[in-house]
Amino acid sequence: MDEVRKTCRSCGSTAMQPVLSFGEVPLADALPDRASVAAGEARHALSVVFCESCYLFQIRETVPPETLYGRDYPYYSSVSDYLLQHSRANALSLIESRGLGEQSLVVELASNDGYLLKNFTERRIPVLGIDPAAGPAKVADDAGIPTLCEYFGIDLARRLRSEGVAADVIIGNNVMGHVADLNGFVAGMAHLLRDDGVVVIESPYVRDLIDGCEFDTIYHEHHCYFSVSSVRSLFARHGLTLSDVQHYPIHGGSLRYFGTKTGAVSDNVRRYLEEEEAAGLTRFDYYRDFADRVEGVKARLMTLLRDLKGTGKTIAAYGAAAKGATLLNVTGADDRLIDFVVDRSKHKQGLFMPGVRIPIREPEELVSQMPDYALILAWNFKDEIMRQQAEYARRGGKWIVPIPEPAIITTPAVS
Ligand code: JHZ
Repeated sequence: MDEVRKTCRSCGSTAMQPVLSFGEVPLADALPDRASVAAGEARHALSVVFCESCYLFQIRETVPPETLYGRDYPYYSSVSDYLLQHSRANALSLIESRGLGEQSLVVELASNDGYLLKNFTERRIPVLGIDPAAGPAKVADDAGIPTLCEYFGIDLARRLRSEGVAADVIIGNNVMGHVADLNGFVAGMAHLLRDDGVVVIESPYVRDLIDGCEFDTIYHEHHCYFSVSSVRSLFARHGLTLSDVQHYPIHGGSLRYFGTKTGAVSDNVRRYLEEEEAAGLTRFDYYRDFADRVEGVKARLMTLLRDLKGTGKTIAAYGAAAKGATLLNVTGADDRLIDFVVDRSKHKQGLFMPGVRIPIREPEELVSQMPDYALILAWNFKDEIMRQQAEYARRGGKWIVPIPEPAIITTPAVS
């Protein structure tokens, strides 16, 4: 049974304003096989609220983590070259700036298949990965990256500390928003961190989500959508100072937050706080018209797809992303409009997009089947995808991006 929260996930306030409801949708990463599609899939309510007290944008519903990250969790980070480059640059800059070496310990929360930690182990820097998803955790462990297949929180942090483990660097990319017990997670990081250590957290930026109408990134795995204002008070509650923040384009726009126990705050943090205040991120008004804007994008996308279909065009999609599952379910673009989805991940091929009965196939099918149009569901990697699939476009295939505004596009950005 899903829990429906009446209080803020961070500060516990009841001052939560409703922003948007998607009704009931399937879990975005629960990709069914043919038998499960036929049997019908479970749906879960999904709605978003804004906390007027600590400014955290969040969903109300909590699906039990064992349901979200059970044995068949299909997300493997190493599928995107861009993500690998981005992560490597992060690791190299931490090694340099923190002077990490054989005496250090880097802990990663949600270490997945070891995509990031391998950059440290290659340089003989000790690491510990922690990830509850058994499939990706096993891939990492098999590759020589010590990985605990467990949920991280204050309990595990206490246990590790009692065993003498203390981290110089704790990294958490796309995980702080995923945990149901947000305070237990941040308390755990503070507990496991050495006094002179640093916590480095990456998470999609709520300002990019709202301004870019990235509504498809809202799904049950993502409980929270952070801003600098909301993270500052969350960290402070657990004795961490938000000491720096950096913006990156990945995943539609993300912030990297640096937390320390020392108390120094960069000008960058002050600038972000001022800008968020000036732009209105700390007031409900900023979020008030989001639901209407989402309706507009949904309607224009469906008009585009139906018009194409109506003139006899065939449409496929690229990227069996969790955000893709959300987009298809929230718009109602199902197997009557889209023939198949292609994805590079072997863990997804042969399964179906949840709720919409669309089969997932190998990327090669794009060129062998030559649908007239391909909707890029993983629009955050659109340039990488379009470059890889240049042959599809050369033969006359056309790309559609759904976000921030549905459009037919032709040229990838130059890298
Ligand atoms: P991708 C994931 O969300 C999972 P998703 C998670 N919920 C999260 O928080 C966010 O990331 C941040 C495929 N692909 O990563 C791989 C190709 O086939 O945008 C993926 O299935 N060929 C933890 O799932 C999908 O597209 C390619 O060349 O919304 C991308 O999914 C590339 C680049 C990707 O995020």
